[in-house]
Amino acid sequence: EQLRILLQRMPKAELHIHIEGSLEPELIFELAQRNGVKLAYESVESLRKAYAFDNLQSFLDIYYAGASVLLKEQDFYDMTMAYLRRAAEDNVRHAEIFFDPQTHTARGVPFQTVVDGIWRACQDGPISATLIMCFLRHLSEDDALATLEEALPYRDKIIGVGLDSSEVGHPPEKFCRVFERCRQLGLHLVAHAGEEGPPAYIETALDLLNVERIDHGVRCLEDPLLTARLAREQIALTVCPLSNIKLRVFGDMGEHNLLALLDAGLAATVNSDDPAYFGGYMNANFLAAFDALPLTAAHAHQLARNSFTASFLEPEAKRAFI
Ligand code: ES4
Ligand code: ZN
Repeated sequence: EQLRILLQRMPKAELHIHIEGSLEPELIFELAQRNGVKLAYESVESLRKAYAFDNLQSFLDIYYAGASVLLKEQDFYDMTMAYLRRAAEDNVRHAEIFFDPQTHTARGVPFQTVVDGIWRACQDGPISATLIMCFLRHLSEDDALATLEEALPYRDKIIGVGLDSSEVGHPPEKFCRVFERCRQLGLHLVAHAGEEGPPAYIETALDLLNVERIDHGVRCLEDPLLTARLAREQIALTVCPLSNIKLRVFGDMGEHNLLALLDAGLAATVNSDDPAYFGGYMNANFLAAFDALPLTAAHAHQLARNSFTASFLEPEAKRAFI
């Protein structure tokens, strides 16, 4: 009970949240109505029932369908503001928010509509928030390069870039050129790796893309040399416990390797990934992991500290939180 209160109340940063994955069925229906978009589901309940997936691809199919109701700047604003308010309730003090512009520009929504809506909510919201633009790895590198060109007028609204969507078959090296361009632009770099993909993808994300953090990365423990390197270099892993269970990366939470990652000296953090789809926001992720694993108050403090240390906040802002 004491530990639950600590987990809920401790200040924390969220470093792995796809804003489109925070879209709750209720808001999807509200936006569909507002925009005259026809949904394949007739009620909030039937949509929520469709949130049954057993791997990354079956989840992504539903996630992209949900995002189809986002058309106007106000829609992106409302989605982002709902997330920021919910995160604040969990004592999240700072969030580094992923967004997927290609999911929207491919449907004819202007890049500006997407960024302006999300960014304006970050200005108005109750917590500190910054934006990381993700490239969809199932699309081509040329598509990612074109998206980067579109983002250049909004360079000051974006602190970094990431790589998400279907991992297996789309290794990091597919995006060498676009990540090198982003590095030259002074953007922070992250990538999803080692979720469904092999530990080798973690290594190539580090060596060929020069990323500063690994999103997920839980499969690193399959490679002892890689594990030792991640510990030595203190490369942060943004771990998402409920996501890993829903997408069957682990059989159940008792089999999750979060404690093993911390025991190996890795800079692991806890995050919600796609909270509307995976059954919970930040505190639900902390509570589920701590309920199932012999994690202690010391681990809780370590995870909270790691989240600020691994953030892209300026050093002074970081120190204020730690
Ligand atoms: C994602 Cl869990 C996950 N993995 C890869 N790409 C994603 N986009 C949204 N959620
Ligand atoms: Zn993710």
